[in-house]
Amino acid sequence: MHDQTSNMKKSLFLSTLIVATSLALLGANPVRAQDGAKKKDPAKKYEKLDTDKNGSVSLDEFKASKKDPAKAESVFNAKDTNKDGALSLEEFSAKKPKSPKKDKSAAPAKSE
Ligand SMILES: [Ca+2]
Ligand SMILES: [Ca+2]
Repeated sequence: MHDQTSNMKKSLFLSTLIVATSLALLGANPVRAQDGAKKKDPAKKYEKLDTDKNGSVSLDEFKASKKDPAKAESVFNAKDTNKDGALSLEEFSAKKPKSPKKDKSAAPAKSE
C-alpha cells in the first residue's frame, strides 16, 4: 500500500518537474518557441499607423494612435530624425536614442 502511494507521488513529482523544466526552457528561448514574434514587429505597427497607406506615418496618424496628443507629438518629433514631418519605417523602428537630459547614473544616491 505504501509503495503505491509513494509511486504516485513520484510520478506526480516527475510531471511537475517536467512542466517546470519546459516552462524554464520556454522562458530561455522566447524567440524560437514562436517564430516571428508578431507583437514586436515594428513593420506591422507601422502599417497600422499609416492609415492612409501612403508609405509614411504623418504626425496626425501618429497622434491618432496615442491617448495623449501632446506626448505623441514629442515622441514623434524625437523619432522624426530627418525632420521632414513624417516617420519612415526606419525612423519608426529605430531604437530610442539615449536621452542626454536624464541619466540614471546622474540621479542622487539613495544610500546616504
Ligand atoms: Ca500616412
Ligand atoms: Ca522623417
